[in-house]
Parts: sequence; C-alpha cells; structure tokens
Amino acid sequence: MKPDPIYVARPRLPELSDMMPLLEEIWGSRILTNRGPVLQRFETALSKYLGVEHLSVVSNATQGTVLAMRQAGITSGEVITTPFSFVATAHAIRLSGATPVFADIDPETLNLDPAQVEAKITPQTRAILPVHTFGIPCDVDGLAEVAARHGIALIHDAAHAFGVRRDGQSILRHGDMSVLSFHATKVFNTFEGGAVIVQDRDTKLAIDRLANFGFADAVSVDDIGTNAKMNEFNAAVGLAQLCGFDDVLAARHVVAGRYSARLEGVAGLRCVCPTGVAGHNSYAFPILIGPDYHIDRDALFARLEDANVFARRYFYPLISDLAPYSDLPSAAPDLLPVASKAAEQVLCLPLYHDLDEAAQNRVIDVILAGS
Ligand code: T4K
Repeated sequence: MKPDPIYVARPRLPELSDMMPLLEEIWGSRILTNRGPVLQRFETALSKYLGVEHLSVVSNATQGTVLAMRQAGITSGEVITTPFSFVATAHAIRLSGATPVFADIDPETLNLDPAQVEAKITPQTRAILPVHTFGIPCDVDGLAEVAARHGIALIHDAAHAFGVRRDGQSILRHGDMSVLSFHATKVFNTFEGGAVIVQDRDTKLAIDRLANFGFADAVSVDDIGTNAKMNEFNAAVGLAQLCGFDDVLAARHVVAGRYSARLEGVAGLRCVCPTGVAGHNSYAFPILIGPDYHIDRDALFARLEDANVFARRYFYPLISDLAPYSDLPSAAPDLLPVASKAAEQVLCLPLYHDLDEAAQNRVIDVILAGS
C-alpha cells in the first residue's frame, strides 16, 4: 500500500475559534460584500502587518494586476515581463489590452534581468511587470532605474512575496504598484484573494473604484472598472489568518532549513532559495537538477510521484511556450536561454508550515537515493 500523498502545498487554516466571532458578525449584519466592515478592518490590519501604507484588498492577484495596469493607463502597447512565471502574469497583460514581451532572467535569482529588459524597450513599451519569483526579490533598483530612464511604469507581480523584506523594509514598497496573491497555495491565504499595494491614498481610492465597476459615487462611473471585490467571508479568513502568522513563517523556515541541510552539496543539484536570509518568506523550495545529478529532472519527478510525493515543475512550460503566447516574436526559445534551461531543470519540493519531519524525510530520501 502506498503511503499518504504529500502535496507541494497545503493551506494553513485559521483557528475556527478566531473565525466564529467574525462569521457571527457577518451573519448578524448581513453585509456580505462591497467593502464591508470586516474587509476594512482586514485592510488596516494587513497594511500594518506588512509595513505598507496604501493597500487595496481584491478578489485575486490576476484581477489585481489587471486593475494595476488599468490604473497605470495601460490599455495597449507592450509590457515587458518574465516567461518564468505562472501564466496569470502574462494573462493580466493581455486582459488589459497590451502585448507581453518576454525578456530573459538572471541565472542566480531566476528573476527578470534588467539588462535583458533594457534590450527589449521600444517606443511601444508602456511598463515592466517583473515577478519576485519564489519570494526572492527581483532587482528592484536595477528595474526601477530602467523604468525611470524610459518613463514607463513598474508594476511588481508580488504573488509569492507576502512578508518578504529587504534592508528591513517590505519589498512591496518598491515600484509603482505591487500585487499579492492570497490563493489557497500561497504563504498567506484567504482561500482566494489578493491585494494591490500603491504609493499614495489617491491611487488606492482609484484602485478601489476600478475594483467596483468604476463607480465614483452612486450615480457616476469614472472608468471601465470590473468586479474585483473581495467579499466579507474571505476578508474574515484574512483577518483571522493574521493571528499568530509570524509562527507560520517561522515554521516554513524550519522546513526549508531541513531541506537545505540535507540537499546542499548534492552533486548536480542546486537549491535556489538561500535559507537563513533575513526577510525571506520560504514561499517554496525550488531545486535545479543539472547534468551532474544521476537522473534528469523529469525522472526524479516521476520517482517522487511513485513514492506518492507530488512535487511540481514550477515553471515548466515557460509562459512563452504556451499556446496563447508561443507565436510572439519575443517567445522564441533561443532568445530566452536562461529561462529555457531553468524550466527544464526546476522542481519545487513540498513546503508548508506543518510538513512534519517524517514526511519530509520521505521526499529527501527519494532525492538522495542513488546520489
Ligand atoms: N502571479 C504569479 C507569479 C502566480 O504564481 C500566481 C498564481 C498568480 C500571479 C495569480 O494569482 P491568483 O490570481 O491565483 O491570486 C497554483 C495556484 O492556483 C496559483 O494561484 C499559483 N499562482 C500557482 C503557482 O499555483 P496549480 O494549478 O499548480 O495549483 P493546484 O490546484 O494544482 O495546487 C497545488 C497543490 O496544492 C495541490 O496538489 C494540493 C494543494 N492544494 C491546492 C488547493 C487549491 C490544497 O491542499 N488545497 C487547495 O485548496 O496553480
């Protein structure tokens, strides 16, 4: 008989005892959505927890990125982004009316390389949309410099970057806007959800309006908005999740540290996320399987599956190899050699706050067998 399955992610749920008073409040008020009182308290508490001033909670990161694009005035032209991400990154560009242009990534961080971005700038370029992939900060200063020099917007896909800090400050403070995801598989979840972090109150209010169909008041609509509102139930989950959340991050660091301790130094295997770095969030534990490892990435993936361990090949295939994007001139694999290699070699190991040591050892034993 096979052992219990181990998945790449498992959501952390808030204590039911923290949820119940919030549910009673919602049931009592019958205010279910449209920026209700629970959502407003969640926004305030979340801003404080993350160390940012202006934040709008939304229905998910995909919609949040579309709102950010719209707020930046992007309805056409080109947006430079990474092919090494979840497909939602490029979809948000397309959904806002622009065309993604893929630039190659840095081999160390697997994040967008500012020099490669610079080489892709044209008169049509409207924005850069980098990703803090796996919670590793992208080169925020290098990209800001390119954006400023060309007078274009810089919007960070921060879906993986909940709680990430650099030099003691939230990474979300960089760029014009940043977008978090609170999907079930993320470090912090509200089942589904997200947030747009901006630099001033007027922009926050503009994002709120766009998330509510563009209504400025009861009788006027300013812009072509959408429905990207988070409802009161999801906001209650978020508020309850914040209780004891530092412990969740600490537990993730312990799991990541156990992988590092046993896998660093294995021939042909590279651990991508440095552990013990202040301000990291242990979002994932990606490894790169190079030619010096005794089998290739897909063979290891299959061996793990045989052992009922469901690692994931994030991000394979590259977005640029997916049907809606593969015909774009910037999608040619020979223009994206670093990203193409990473997509062939990457494997994200199971990592969640309550992955116990015995289960984790099952994962590690498969990886070390034959090494
Ligand atoms: N930008 C980036 C860089 C992103 O990575 C994402 C999302 C977005 C933007 C868009 O964010 P949102 O619009 O979603 O807020 C998952 C997630 O669906 C997706 O949100 C995420 N990135 C992506 C990296 O991963 P799948 O299809 O690989 O997930 P799934 O459903 O196979 O789940 C993986 C494992 O997690 C399962 O095997 C079991 C476990 N799981 C999953 C769910 C949904 C649970 O235990 N409980 C659950 O409820 O895409």
